[in-house]
Amino acid sequence: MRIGIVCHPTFGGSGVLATELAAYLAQQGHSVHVISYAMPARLDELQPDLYFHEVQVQDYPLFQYQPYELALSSMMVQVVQREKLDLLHVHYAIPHAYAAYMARKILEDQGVHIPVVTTLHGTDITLVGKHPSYKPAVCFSIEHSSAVTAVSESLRRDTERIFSIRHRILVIPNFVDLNRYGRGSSDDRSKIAPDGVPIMVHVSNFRKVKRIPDVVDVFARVRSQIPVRLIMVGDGPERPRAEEDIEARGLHDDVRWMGKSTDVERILAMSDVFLLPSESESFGLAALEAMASYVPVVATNSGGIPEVIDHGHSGFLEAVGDTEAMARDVLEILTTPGLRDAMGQRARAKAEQFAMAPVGNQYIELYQKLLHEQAR
Ligand code: GMT
Repeated sequence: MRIGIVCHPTFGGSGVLATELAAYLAQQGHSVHVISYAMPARLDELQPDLYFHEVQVQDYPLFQYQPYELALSSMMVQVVQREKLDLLHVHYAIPHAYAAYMARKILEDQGVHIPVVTTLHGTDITLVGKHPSYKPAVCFSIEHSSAVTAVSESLRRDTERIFSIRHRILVIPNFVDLNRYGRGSSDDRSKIAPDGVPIMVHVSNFRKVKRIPDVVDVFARVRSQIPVRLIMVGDGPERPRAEEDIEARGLHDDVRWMGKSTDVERILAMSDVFLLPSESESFGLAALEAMASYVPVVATNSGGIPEVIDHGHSGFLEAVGDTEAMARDVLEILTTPGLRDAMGQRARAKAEQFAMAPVGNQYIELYQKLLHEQAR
């Protein structure tokens, strides 16, 4: 098949998943064309059958806001025509599903009929998508996609509730490339914790929904009981406040800031506990990557997280904001003999249920079904 994948190029989970799916499809012999406004962080452009098309927006002094959707729709039309694509798969509804609808209509006008798959990732529904500024357009473009998938049962339910959608939403969970994740060398670990103390880690885009103050609070509580380090990976609006908070609490020397690291695998491979105290999380791809690295996760029991982490088995789940309980869980993992390793093993076993090939093949089956229906 000849497939177009549209995504945000940033470090967020939707871009990561879309890029890894593109790589998997290309490995399976499909011709894959990724469309975005910048090269996605994890895309290997040298991989055979994998191509990147950059959307460029023409600026003009009249515009207060650059018309990105227009440029994106035009690019989709051009790539479909030039590369003779069979299908478009857009990740994150905003603005991709809407731009794809327009591209499809333009192509139809030229006698070209192409299915569009929309994958919903979370905040495109639960946070941004439900805002009155976007809701009618998001709802319309979901309804008019050829197929809609959600990354968890929880997100499927939220979408049906928020948009009272008639379209059947298929759940295809996120996946992880298990070969990329594992335990690392003690060399790496000794660079961060030469004294051998345990390492806690948090990876996110540092937005409000991630509850970064709770990461700091859990760490401070654990730090008051045992020596421990914290690695903070990623960047975003909440980072400056967290840095101030850490400074004010006198924790500065025990925290390492890694920014938008491209070495997440190595960082997870040396970590002992992953923290994810989010307000809401449709899936928690970062937690799945930690689990694939044999790292137990302490998280909130919100959204789709319980579909990924089994409480008391591969990690612990607590109520949103309950930093006392989360700190207690981290301490239990780090101080009970053998528990960290046992939970880490179980976390890896759970992550194996989300292996790349079986999930990637669900997308391939969906594409084949849509193309078959269209040919009839
Ligand atoms: O807002 C974010 O956290 C980023 C967003 C994205 O663009 O990737 O993440 C969402 O999609 C991920 C990949 O499917 C999920 O693992 C995250 O849980 C989801 N984030 C939220 O629901 C908050």
